[in-house]
Amino acid sequence: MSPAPLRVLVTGAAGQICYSLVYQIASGSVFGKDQPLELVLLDIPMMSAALDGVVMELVDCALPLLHKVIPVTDEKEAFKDVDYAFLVGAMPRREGMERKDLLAANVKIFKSQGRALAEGAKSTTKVIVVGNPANTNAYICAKYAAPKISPRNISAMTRLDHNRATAQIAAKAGVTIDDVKNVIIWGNHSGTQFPDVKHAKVNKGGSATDAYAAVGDEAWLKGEFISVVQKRGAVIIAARKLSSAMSAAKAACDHIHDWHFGTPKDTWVSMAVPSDGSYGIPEGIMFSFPVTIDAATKDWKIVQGLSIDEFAQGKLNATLQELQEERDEALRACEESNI
Ligand code: NAX
Repeated sequence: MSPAPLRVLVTGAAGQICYSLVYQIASGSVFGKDQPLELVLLDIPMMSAALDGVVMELVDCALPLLHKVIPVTDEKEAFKDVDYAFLVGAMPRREGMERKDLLAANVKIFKSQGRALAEGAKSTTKVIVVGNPANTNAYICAKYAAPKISPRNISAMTRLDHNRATAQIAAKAGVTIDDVKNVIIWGNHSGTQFPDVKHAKVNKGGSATDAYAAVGDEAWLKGEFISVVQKRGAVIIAARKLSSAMSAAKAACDHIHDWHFGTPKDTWVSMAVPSDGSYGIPEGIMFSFPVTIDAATKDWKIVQGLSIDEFAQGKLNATLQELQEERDEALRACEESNI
């Protein structure tokens, strides 16, 4: 007998990331090939015709695991009884828009969605926030979803950055993706993030080596590598005239797949989660850390005891400062908005 369907919400469902994302979820890449699903697709009323188009295509894919697909434009209805939520929809940055205005617009969305989560979702719901500014949106969402939904169930996506870092190391070391593990993205999903490979391992020539030894170019690792990962999103926008969508969708799938099934032995992944004070990051800040996930409890743990040298500490301080500033600005916007 197959298990009961999982109810999975995807917001921003008429947008470009979701065009790749919903197929991957519905075809079994995230929750497994035996797990039936009910997909709830939320977008704003203005996008309702485009949303219907996405639904028609999903139906036409004739996917055995997809038991139901439910398009909605009402937030309360969307969050009801969900097991997992991919919060992709957000207010995009428009030309001439200041960071402050972008934050304020998104605070409204994630305050309201946090409340809708608390009101309607299962208490065990797991949430990934993809919409930017992802860490701060997740922070606000967690604040308004608590106490019914534990902040531990709400995360922001830095897996795309993690995947980008892994791919860069694999290419430089002349190995394939599976030969690289345990890169780390610390901090914010932004230009201040710190892609760190000090503790990463590369399988080269049949044995596991430190990434620094496998790459053999410290100047590149401390310079170009970091800036390539930090700026990859902007470079893709310049090339495609659209932001990363296929790779972002794949990363969101990886993030929830590992939360659902757990991380393999001796392997960690990067996820922005509310800090528990580890590595001197103040409690509650939505900060990307290396985490392991236990398959049975679906609970994450921040990897402890990694050495942080002076170079790394400087990078951690910079991304923390940015996150604290964003958080303070978002909290101010929260107080001012009366939704
Ligand atoms: P699109 O503009 O193509 O799609 C966004 C969709 O969200 C639109 O259909 C819009 O109508 C909808 N939306 C807006 N407000 C909503 C609300 N309140 N409720 C439900 N839906 C709403 O953007 P897309 O390229 O899909 O990117 C989505 C978000 O992901 C953006 O904020 C983007 O910046 C962010 N990204 C985050 C990444 C990460 O690594 N965390 C990487 C990729 C991406 O840049």
